[in-house]
Amino acid sequence: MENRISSKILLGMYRKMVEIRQFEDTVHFMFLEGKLPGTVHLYQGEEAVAAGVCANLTREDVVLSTHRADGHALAKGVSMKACFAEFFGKTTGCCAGKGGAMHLGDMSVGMLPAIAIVAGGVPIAAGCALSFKFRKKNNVAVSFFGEGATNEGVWHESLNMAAVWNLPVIFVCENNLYGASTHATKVMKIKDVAERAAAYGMPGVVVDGNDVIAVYRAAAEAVTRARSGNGPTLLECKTYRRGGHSRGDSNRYRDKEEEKAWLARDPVVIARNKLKETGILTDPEIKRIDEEVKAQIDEAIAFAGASPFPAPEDTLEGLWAE
Ligand SMILES: Cc1ncc(C[n+]2csc(CCOP(=O)(O)OP(=O)(O)O)c2C)c(N)n1
Repeated sequence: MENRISSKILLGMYRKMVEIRQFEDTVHFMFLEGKLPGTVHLYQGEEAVAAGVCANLTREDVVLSTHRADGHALAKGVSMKACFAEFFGKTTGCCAGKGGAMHLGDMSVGMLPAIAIVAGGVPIAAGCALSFKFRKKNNVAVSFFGEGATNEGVWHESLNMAAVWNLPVIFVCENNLYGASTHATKVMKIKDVAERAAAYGMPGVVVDGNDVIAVYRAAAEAVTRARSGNGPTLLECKTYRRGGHSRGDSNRYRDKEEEKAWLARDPVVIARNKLKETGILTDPEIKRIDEEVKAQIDEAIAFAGASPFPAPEDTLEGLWAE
């Protein structure tokens, strides 16, 4: 096979997808049981994007995320314990319990705290890339966002600047067809978000966002281009969220046929079948991974549960750079 992907990378991406899926199953369940504060924006159905893109990154590369942050955080290497603790607002969380689900981050693994303002992370990714360029670092910045974000003014300014300055950044659009309850066709006249790249003079690539191998390959090309000083790429991953936008959203605005067709293409199942076909994954191995991840989750929940909440007098701690 041309440009063979190693079994280690393939298994690593599959494992990440299982971790994200099981993490979110647990979070969702606990949320419905009233055990989790705040709200949740699940990433289920989009796991192949985070796993496929992040498998191309080093620890020093940075990622900018959104309100739908835990998939990116886990894929970039934030520990599951620290993610759970952050969801619960505990001091052992990756942002010391002050960020919550929508602001997961850990600078030590290149995950900047996520920004829930739609398109808010896009200019910051461009800024990180500018910093890499100034400091002559061979690193890249990745900005994840939904298709809704591409209608924000700052998104366009950021892509233009990144292109003009040849910045090492990859703009990853997770096009799940809906901005909350609004279908993409109601707010954009074009078929593919990737078409927008032409306006700024960068490549615009469309990829099947439910196929982790396709995402990995497309991201590899964009990352190589960025690392070799040839500037940004807009990578549009066509995908679908398996559940509602947030909380108890029951998706009543989605067309049932559209939903059926997409839900039949579960990215975890697609990856599992592909790896089974090539003999990289076997049934006992699949079972072993599921059980290992379950144990990892149980341990993380116990850790978060046993951790303290921040003390009121520590409210202003860690807010400003020393
Ligand atoms: C600037 C701004 N406007 C509105 C919102 C409220 N809001 C939160 S998520 C969301 C939908 C975003 O859709 P998209 O960018 O496609 O991402 P997705 O939720 O599909 O992952 C909206 C409107 C916000 N957080 N920020």
